[in-house]
Amino acid sequence: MIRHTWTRAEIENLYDQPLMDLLLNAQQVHREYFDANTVQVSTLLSIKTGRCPEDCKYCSQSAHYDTNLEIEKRIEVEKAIAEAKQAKASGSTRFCMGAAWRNPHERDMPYVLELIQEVKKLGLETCMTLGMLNASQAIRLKEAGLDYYNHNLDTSREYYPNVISTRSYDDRLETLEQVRAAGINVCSGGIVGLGETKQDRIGLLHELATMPIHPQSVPINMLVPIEGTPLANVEKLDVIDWIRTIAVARIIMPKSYIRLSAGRESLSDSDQALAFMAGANSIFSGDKLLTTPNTGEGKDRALFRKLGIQAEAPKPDVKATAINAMAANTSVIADGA
Ligand code: SAM
Ligand code: DTB
Ligand code: SF4
Repeated sequence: MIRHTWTRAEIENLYDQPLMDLLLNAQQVHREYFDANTVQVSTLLSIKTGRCPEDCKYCSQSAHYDTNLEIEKRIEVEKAIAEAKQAKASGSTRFCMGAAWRNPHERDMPYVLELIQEVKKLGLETCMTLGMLNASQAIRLKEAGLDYYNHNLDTSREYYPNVISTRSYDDRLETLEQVRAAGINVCSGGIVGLGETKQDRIGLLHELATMPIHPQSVPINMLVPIEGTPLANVEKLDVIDWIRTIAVARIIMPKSYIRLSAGRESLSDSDQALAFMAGANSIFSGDKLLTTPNTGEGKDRALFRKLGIQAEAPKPDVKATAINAMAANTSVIADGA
């Protein structure tokens, strides 16, 4: 049953269960809605890197900190398309494009709309994360064919002011509202390991699970410490707390894809196997996230083989888009999708 009425106390009770009970509970819920041996694979690309005006204390891309990052202006559409083709060839079904903006300016809109249209033609699902959106921008993204918009709450409402001061929690909820209203699937989650308490992780989960519609996709990032940021030296979170967060997310948002996002590189195969057991069913593949290293395709392929996991096949409507584009004699290379 899908509930939107979870209380913090209920979520805390789930979180505090003995681990084996929690894992069993999560795995049972997972199997009601998903094939437990299938994991969705997405690829990330940074389309504009660095000099972000926001002050997120974890981020390599914030202009407020000296993180020694290589700055990159908007990348060419052709370059993004080449990356998307590569992602598709390596088995990804969704291509997520991220820009270090507070929000897209009007002058950026033709560029992002073209990216969506071109990536869609390849038969990939599209996802973007561009900062705050207004209603008109959300509608135009939807019309161009955007499938998902990523905008995270990051942490609990209480802990949030310790992490970001340049945009409010309500600003974030407002953007999510515009995305939902435009009919785009919502991708929203957070980061663990920011120095938050268990109550903050519960607060984040509560906020997500009491939305009018659960986010279709819930990324759980584990902090990747970035030298030069205020959170560079925060104490590492115990991996079991990461697992508990994933398992509770699975139980309270049963139909959502729970994505292992940043931080996988530092985790062992057995940690990740536990995360899949806890109901995670999506990953970012490739050598790079936006600016930090990721596990890499070869290692992921070996892990999937070892665990008997298969990558989720493209959704039928995405296949149809690619086939229609081919029939219309565009330059799409759909390699049998
Ligand atoms: N600028 C856009 C925004 O914030 O909406 C999109 C890109 S931003 C990098 C997307 C998300 O990545 C953040 O909300 C945060 O949850 C996650 N993230 C960024 N840097 C991270 C880090 N060092 N470790 C873990 N997660 C991180
Ligand atoms: C999300 O929640 N995680 C991804 C995606 N959404 C855009 C980004 C992770 C970024 C990790 C740090 C970096 O590579 O810069
Ligand atoms: Fe900018 Fe996004 Fe990084 Fe925050 S997380 S500083 S908004 S790129």
